Amino acid sequence: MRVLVAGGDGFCGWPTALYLSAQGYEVLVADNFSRRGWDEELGTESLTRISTLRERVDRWRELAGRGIGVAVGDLTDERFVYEVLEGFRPEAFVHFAEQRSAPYSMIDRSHAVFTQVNNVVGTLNLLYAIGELVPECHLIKLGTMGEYGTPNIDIEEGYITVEYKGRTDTLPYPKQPGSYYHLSKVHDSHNIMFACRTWGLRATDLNQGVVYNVETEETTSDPALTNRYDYDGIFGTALNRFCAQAASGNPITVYGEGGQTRGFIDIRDTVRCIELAANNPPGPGEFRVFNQFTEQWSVLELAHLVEKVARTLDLEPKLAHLNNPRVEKEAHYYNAANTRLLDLGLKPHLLNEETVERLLLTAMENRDRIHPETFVPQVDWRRPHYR
Ligand code: NAD
Ligand code: USQ
Repeated sequence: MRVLVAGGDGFCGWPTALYLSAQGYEVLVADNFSRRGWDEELGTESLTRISTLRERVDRWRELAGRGIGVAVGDLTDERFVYEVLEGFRPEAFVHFAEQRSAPYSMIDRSHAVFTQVNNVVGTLNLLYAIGELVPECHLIKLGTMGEYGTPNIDIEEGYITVEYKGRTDTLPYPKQPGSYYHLSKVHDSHNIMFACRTWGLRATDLNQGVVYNVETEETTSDPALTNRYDYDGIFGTALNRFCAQAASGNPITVYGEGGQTRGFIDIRDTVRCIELAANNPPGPGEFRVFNQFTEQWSVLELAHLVEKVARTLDLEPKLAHLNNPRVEKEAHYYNAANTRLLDLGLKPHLLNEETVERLLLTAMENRDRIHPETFVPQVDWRRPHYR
């Protein structure tokens, strides 16, 4: 199967491109390296040393004896999108190529506008190009569990059956996203659903939870294939960031009470979920939604787990409850369905002390690369800045 991985230089995209290539898929990566640029803008960098995409694919070809194609360009550039699809004619298009940080989207007006234009326009360009050139192509789009927010009822996989005034219908599940980034994913979902209904396209929206861990079998097979490890206050996500904090003697930053509960998934399961979606495409016109996470954790539970494992490595972890820079519930009901990928055969890697230990050890090995000032949360949800 020909699979195009957009955003294939990023944290989820690179391990996915490698994994699919290792399984025998013909893979083309498209990326504009904007993520590397945002690191420069923010004065941070991956905790692990990462090679350029060219070095990565060259080394993979030497090791695996098979190539991964590269197309450098921006999905918001309509000519680039059209030409890449015309040339490669993918059977599946895996779309990771968005600005994915909630805090980045909340910095100020220009970052919110950039995030929504980048994400929504990129996806729209793609829908038109698929519709005209490769209408059978299966769009596998990364959404987020954060599209749903934290409602006081169970979260379903995309749709909810509602009875109202004696009538019944199955409707898109209500969305209550918590940042302009998360909102961009909601807008994408609506646009994709419309294209499926109107043009008969086929798409899977993968509402992924927070991804933790950095290593997969392929990324650890050679230093040139190493995956990125984000830990800073803008791009670092809960568990990985807590490990970097504990490993470097900085406080583990729990925002507010820490009762915020989210779905989590190991990066090794992310890559497998993409393969399962690709191997089981929806029918024409179908807009399918899978909740892509394997277990629920509260932020405080994660912090305690990291503290416990850190002590076994003779670290002295400290936990700090910071004033929450975000507007979100800190204690709430959370029960989200996640059976559809399990039904397709996903065998989850559940979070355990061994994974936390690996993350801590990786962070300890790279301690000298940490910019401690970037641990401090800088973005305040409550204050709009025009700038
Ligand atoms: P990432 O920032 O590491 O990777 C995204 C990649 O897309 C980067 O390499 C970037 O250069 C590229 N990109 C961004 N905009 C582009 C554009 N307009 N044209 C071409 N390339 C572009 O992010 P990630 O953590 O790998 O996330 C990938 C996807 O998964 C995102 O859509 C994100 O919303 C989603 N997701 C991530 C997580 C997580 O915890 N990391 C959780 C849920 C969903
Ligand atoms: N949090 C802390 N301390 C920190 C960092 C975060 O308590 O130092 C809290 C946040 O307030 C939030 C929770 O941890 O309640 C998760 O925050 P996060 O930064 O780990 O993740 P989030 O902003 O939700 O975004 C990440 C990815 C995004 C993806 C999303 C999945 O960056 O691309 O869409 O996870 S989900 O959370 O399911 O929406």
